Amino acid sequence: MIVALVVALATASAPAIAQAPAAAPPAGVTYRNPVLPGFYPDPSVVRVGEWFYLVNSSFEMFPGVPIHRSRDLVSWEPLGHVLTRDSQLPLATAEPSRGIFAPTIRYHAGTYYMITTNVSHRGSFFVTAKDPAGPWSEPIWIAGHQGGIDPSLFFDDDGKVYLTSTGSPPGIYQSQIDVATGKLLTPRPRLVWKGTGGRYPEGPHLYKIGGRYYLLISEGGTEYGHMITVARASSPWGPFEPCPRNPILTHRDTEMSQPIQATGHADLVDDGKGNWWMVFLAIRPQGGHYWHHLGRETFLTPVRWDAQGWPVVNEGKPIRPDMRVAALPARATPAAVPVRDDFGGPLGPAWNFLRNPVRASTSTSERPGWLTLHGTAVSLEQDKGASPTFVGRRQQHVRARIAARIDFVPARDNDEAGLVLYRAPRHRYEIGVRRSGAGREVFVRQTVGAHISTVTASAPAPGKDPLILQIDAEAARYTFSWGTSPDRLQKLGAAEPRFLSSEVAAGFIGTYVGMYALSPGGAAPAAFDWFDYEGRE
Ligand code: 6LW
Repeated sequence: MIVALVVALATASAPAIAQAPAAAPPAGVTYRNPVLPGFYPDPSVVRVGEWFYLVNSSFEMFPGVPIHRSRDLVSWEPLGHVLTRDSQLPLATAEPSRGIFAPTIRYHAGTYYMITTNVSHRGSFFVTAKDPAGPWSEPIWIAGHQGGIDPSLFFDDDGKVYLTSTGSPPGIYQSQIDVATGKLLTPRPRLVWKGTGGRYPEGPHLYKIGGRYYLLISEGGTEYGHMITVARASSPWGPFEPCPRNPILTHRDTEMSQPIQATGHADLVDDGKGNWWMVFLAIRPQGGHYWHHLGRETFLTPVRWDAQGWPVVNEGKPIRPDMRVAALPARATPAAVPVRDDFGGPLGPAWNFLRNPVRASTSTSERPGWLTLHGTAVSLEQDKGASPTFVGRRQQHVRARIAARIDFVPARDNDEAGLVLYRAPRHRYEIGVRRSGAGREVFVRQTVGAHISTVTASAPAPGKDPLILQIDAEAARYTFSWGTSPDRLQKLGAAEPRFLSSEVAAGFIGTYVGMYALSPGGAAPAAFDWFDYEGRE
């Protein structure tokens, strides 16, 4: 009542105060970075028609080189993997964070090309396909002296094809290549650019834009000193003149309050509408400290060309989680991703194995509607050789609920099965089921580094009924709980994501969450009725 009166008085006497017109909503559209969250490093992109195709490195994970497609560069649909056969992807000798390093995807005259390096087996090779969803060819190994990593292909308009990669001594090397055979047509790879002086000049890509050859690379290493630099020349062989504004993108030396760090390893693409974009990797440190556990993720930024013909990244401003741009290449509605996988058919593209899987150890048909895992003596501890019975997916959200219903009655001591947060053989957390005396128990085990692998909590789980195992992920805490039904779970323990971070566990992958089984005697199969992954951010 009082308010109304004051207003009446005010309005009665005071001249009408012109209401400032409501501020027009800022022009353009917003999107969220990372555009591909979770362990998706070293992104490479190509546009074919209205579709963009993106690939990422995959190291010791199988299948290898995940491939996604998008029409707007923001909502990415998984198409599967490029390397899906053991013959394409021998990983038995791949130790943690070895195997498949940075890939490049390109398209030329009706054929898709994916080139990468298996650092654990013979080095660089490429595969081809007519359909990006596959099947992709058997490897064509690079024949010649161009070792190094991060190979990239450039198809020039005179029909020549160039292979660009790192090399030794540090620098960017180039050869002409015959993509029919993989044979190098340049006697010795030529050093074309050393970069601007940062360590590890890598991740090179050659482009011809506006009649000039641009060489985009990363320097500084894939951590907090990461940066993107560019140079150009009138010939693919150089000499390459560096951009006066290098690095064109870096978040090095930024405050910890900058939520995005380690920006680097990029690839450029035009959207066919005159706009240019860049995908690149970066990280999201947690807890206000320099640690990140989701791995290096895929980010997107707009690029424009200044009057001198040099790229300007995001108008020279830092990359933000919430980006505003004039427009995206298309209007696309992201496909809804179901929280529950109830294993009603073959495992989908989200699921990975460690190294080349033992096909007989994993089945979604043995018990229809269930995922059956046959544990072997190979544990998650093993860092090369045979593959443990493990099926995992990337943790893509800092906050998430992960749960599964498991039907497992351990037959012998040392038989166990359950859920695992996996970062490396000696950096993982399990909530599992195992024998305890004549019965069984649920337990939490934490393995952190060379000397710590401890069961930090356990509880009797009488009977033989299926159990629910759950992990609630928060920025600084994983909480483990279990029960006989989802609405009656009891907490069992907690652990810190920090110890699964790249800064602690080292390596190039990110945290996986998945199902595992271990059975030295190969006795008791573990069956999973369903698996829930619910991102909460
Ligand atoms: C990749 C190299 C790099 O091949 O790390 O961040 C290597 N950059 O370019 C593995 O991701």
